[in-house]
Amino acid sequence: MDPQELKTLEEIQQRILWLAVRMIDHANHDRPNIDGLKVGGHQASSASMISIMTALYMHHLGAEDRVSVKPHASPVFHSIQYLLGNLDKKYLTTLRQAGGLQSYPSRTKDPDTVDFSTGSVGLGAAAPLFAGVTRRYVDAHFGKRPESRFIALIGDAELDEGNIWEAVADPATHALGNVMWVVDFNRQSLDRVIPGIRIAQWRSQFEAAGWQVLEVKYGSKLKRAFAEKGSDAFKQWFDDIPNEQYQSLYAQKADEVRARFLDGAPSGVAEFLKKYSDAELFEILSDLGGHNLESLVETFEAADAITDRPTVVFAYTVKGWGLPIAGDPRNHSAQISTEQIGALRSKHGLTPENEWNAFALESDAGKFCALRSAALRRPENTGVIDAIIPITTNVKSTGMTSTQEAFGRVLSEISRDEKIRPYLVTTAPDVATSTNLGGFINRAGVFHPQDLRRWNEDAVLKWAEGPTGQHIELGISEMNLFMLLAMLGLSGDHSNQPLIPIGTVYDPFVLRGLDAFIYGVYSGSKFIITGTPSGVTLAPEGGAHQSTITPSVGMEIPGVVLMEPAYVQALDWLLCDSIA
Ligand SMILES: Cc1ncc(C[n+]2csc(CCOP(=O)(O)OP(=O)(O)O)c2C)c(N)n1
Repeated sequence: MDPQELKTLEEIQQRILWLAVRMIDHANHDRPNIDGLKVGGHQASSASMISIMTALYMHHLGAEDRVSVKPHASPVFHSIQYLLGNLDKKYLTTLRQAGGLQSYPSRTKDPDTVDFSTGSVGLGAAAPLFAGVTRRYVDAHFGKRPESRFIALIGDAELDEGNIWEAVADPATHALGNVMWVVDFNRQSLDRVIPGIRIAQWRSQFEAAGWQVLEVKYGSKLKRAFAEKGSDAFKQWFDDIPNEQYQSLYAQKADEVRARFLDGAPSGVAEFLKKYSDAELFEILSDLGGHNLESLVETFEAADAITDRPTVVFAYTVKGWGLPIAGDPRNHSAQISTEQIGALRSKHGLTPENEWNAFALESDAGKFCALRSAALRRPENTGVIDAIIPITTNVKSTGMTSTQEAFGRVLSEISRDEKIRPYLVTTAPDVATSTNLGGFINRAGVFHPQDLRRWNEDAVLKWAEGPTGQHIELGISEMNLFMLLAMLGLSGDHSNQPLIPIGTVYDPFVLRGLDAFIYGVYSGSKFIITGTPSGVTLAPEGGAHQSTITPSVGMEIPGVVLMEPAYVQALDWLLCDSIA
């Protein structure tokens, strides 16, 4: 990287750190608090993301890229948007206030443009992956869009969430070369230091699912030390030391760090480290790659170079980087004191009068931010659904039938309309046939990036798979179902082409994907979910397959319209209406 650019980026990232930390401090200590309720905020979790997000927003990203930001880095995101000129200064003092900046990035409530809402950990990782699935689908059906990278910035403890592994494992998400996850590997969660060395296990899980795994582990001081003669034992021990022990170094006094680091170290390490003073040693040991802008950019470029599979980058960071609470085991919700804020302000060369300022326009950093702002400006979306939706398909029905049966027939009827059909896309978690999507699938086919040979000559279900197919089949994961529906329903925004997504699920198993359902609705996504059967029209399925509380779930979620058809004609009207 050009040394001048690096210098400017260093200056910018320091300002981002300051703004993010001060924003939280202000919300808790300066803003009048009439009810005395805790406001909260996460300075340490924000600090560990500073370099990753600086490298991305201030260097690597392009206008078409879409990024999901881990919940607790919301202050970092808004600080960046402010420096880029996309957020008015008045919002900096509104964090966690009604009508102000949301605690966690929100598509629907934040004043600046958020690509993916986050908050419920794990979902923010899966969302860009399914947005990538959606883009692959849109490109295949509506023509190739300008390249986008779909990026998730996630906390390491998020990898404990099962929905992440359901998403990674599903064949529908395979081979998406434009997806990158960056794990803020600060080795701390809310309660604790993540035990053991989990990264080896996670690496093999990702690799088994066909992902490229990269690490940004060492900063330049560590790299220099490893380049010294006789450093092998030191490097080995640095890689092997348990998380808990490494993390405890941050709580040691300067003259105790060495002994703590050497506890359990093999022979040769102590000898090699003798040449460094105590202060130098701590500088080296705490110099992790996730705070080295050049290493981060190089790694993001290496991720881009592999185009046939997703990449996960483990960026080693320090929770609380640059703050007095760095590495503290109890720093998750900790906030630095007013005195420490004062010291930090002075360290950044700011005063209470100018502390909220962006860079002066004529300064190097100001000019740089203006250039980045222009580079990240997105064109308006223009895609539309150009079709007239009928109010009824006049589907014929005599005698008694299940709503499940009727649903399949009505959908088939709707899809006969050549103006509407291109926009329809269905998905199901291995229940497509039993929820009666078969008729639609026979007509529209199953989506796969390549034409696949059909080995089954079944005349009833023509499961033809290829790029023109309009049904996306998932394995049995209702979380994946709702996450895919959520992203299909945002395709107008993410991929400049709105779709009409329809998912099917056995009604009681809506609860299995409920969090992703709520997530999609909160994100402003529009989709239809058909939980079959409605009411007790399939009573013989027994208790395990009857909806007991799903109707109330539908009624309770803000933004969801619940319909419980009892007649074929009602279902016909309601499905047409919900598409419209
Ligand atoms: C589904 C869900 N469960 C629990 C929480 C509460 N929570 C918020 S952050 C967090 C720990 C996250 O740790 P990590 O992902 O490592 O992020 P860090 O803050 O350390 O950067 C927890 C348990 C949540 N937001 N969502």
